[in-house]
Amino acid sequence: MADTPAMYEQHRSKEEILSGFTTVEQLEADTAKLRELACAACAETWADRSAGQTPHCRFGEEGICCRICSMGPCRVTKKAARGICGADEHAIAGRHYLRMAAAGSAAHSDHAREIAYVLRQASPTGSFPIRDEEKLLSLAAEWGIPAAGRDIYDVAHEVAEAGLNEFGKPFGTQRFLSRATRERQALWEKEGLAPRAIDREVSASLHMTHMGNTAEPEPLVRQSLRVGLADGYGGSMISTFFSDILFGTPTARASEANLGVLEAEMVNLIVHGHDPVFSEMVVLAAEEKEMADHAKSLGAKGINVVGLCCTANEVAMRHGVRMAGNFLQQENVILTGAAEAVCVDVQCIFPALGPLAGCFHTKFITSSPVARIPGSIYMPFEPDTALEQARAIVKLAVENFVNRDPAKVFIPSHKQPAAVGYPTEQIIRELDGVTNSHVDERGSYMPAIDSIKAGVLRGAVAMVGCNNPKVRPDYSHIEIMKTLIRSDILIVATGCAAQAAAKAGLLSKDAKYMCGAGLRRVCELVGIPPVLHMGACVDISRMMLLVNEIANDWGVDVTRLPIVGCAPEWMSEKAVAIANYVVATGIDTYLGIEPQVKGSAEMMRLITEGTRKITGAGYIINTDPHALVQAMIDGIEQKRALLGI
Ligand code: BF8
Ligand code: SF4
Repeated sequence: MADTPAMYEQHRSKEEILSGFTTVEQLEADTAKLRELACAACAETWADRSAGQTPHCRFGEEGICCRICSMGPCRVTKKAARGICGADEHAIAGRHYLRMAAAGSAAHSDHAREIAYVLRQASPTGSFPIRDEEKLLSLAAEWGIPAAGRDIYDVAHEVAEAGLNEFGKPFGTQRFLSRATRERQALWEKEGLAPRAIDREVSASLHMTHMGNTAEPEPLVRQSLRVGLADGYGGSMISTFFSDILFGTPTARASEANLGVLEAEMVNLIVHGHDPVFSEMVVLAAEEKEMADHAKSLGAKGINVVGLCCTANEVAMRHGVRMAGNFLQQENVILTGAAEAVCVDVQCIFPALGPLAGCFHTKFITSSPVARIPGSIYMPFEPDTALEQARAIVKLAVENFVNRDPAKVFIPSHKQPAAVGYPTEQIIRELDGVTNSHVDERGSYMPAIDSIKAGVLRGAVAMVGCNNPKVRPDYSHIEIMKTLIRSDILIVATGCAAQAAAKAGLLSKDAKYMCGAGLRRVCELVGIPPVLHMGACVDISRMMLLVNEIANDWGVDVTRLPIVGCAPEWMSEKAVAIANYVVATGIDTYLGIEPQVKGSAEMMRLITEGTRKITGAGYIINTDPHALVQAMIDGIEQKRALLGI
């Protein structure tokens, strides 16, 4: 891969390198300065609104407020132990929890469905050609779709239709379950967790939680696992595979992260959201020479496209596009006064961006009927005319450059180099590069497994999830990751967790200087950073492929591996869906934010201990990041001991 010079400044001492990493305190100081700008512009930010919302309503926080029917809202109190229909705290909290998981699966899966429709329309001359034929053909073979002698686009359309059928097929379970270990597949079958059609699992969840249906918490928790699996091995996996086929499987490349990637003398165009179908086109349009010339004719030095949230991950790992930040940084980007346009598609977009953009010259452009937001310019995105529309968006941003008010501009300087783009294929490639241990078509994880067995690496953690004002933004992510790598634990990261790592410099190869001796040796030998960027939140499906493949190569079931998941700052319903499929896969999941079920002792028992009896894994919850990471290290060591390593 091509590294930026900053990644390999060998002449710097270790101390100099270590002092160059951005700290949480520096991130917070930048935010504080930007909030002053907000005050001057009479704008508010999440911090103001969060203060207005705290303390939160206890009934909502504990999950014991029900408004599922219009006899309510009902809440469980000392004097009223049941809602009007007789639902107790366990039913109310359990139903709410399942609804969160179902909404999360619906969101990821609808995102996948959009991509599947685009693949169904792919053509060599249109906006969306096929970029990874090899992946398409191997998926066609896996799904029994003939390819020999056929036009590649006919094959692509049939694969897309097969994918679309996964959403509504009347019989059978998800095709990608076959990617799990045999033990997992058998267990899901035995426990009735194998997900049927994706839409069916979402519908069944809404049905079960309708007034007058399931009031027993265990079946609600079981269905949460099942609808989660419909996301992990359905929607999210389809999204990942089809995105790779359309836009190319990511490869390791260099990028940079944090607000310092905004350029004072360029047109700054920010892509934000999740669906790569949209952001890919904007990136391509912005690369056209006519666009750059137009920007120059208006006094700018060029066009600077940067990403926010999961879109940032998508375009970084396929194009090296730089990453402005994660969830709670989205307002900061506008507050710099240097954002000509923020274009969004779906999910995790603050409605606050509308009024906030109105305080600056920023054009706020929405593009999906799924996310209509007041104060935005709505330009519905159509695959047929995608590139022309993307050009119109870029033009709008370019022509807005002249409206920038220099008096309002403050771009914090902090940014860090980041190596991004480590899907399973890249990880295998890096490992093969060291040992040449290519045992079959896929390659082998044996070098990594051997390092774990030998204790050079103690284990691995999948760091995922969001930011949440309930904890210091990014602090938990960064503290936990630093402690893990110091303890010789390799990290794979996605979503806003990956962005937190990027902002702190933990995705750079120099981060090896923060590692324990074992992990540092592995990083140097393999040439990787200690935190591997695996993509957006839908790419947690890549993590599932990784653990299942490692389990197969190791010859043990997933639940025995010294590998755990962690979402220290999670906030969204998608995170609940993810946590459920991770636990269903047999991976202990460490949460730094409490799920809103605390008002039901039975639900708390079920999600922490009850699922263990079903899947072999559960949640470990602790809002103190230091205690959480220690619990994780202890959990990994315990798994090692059970393996006798
Ligand atoms: O899907 S990590 S805040 S951006 S929900 Fe959202 Fe959470 Fe970020 Fe991506 Ni994932
Ligand atoms: Fe109240 Fe029962 Fe209706 Fe919920 S479903 S709002 S607990 S009556």
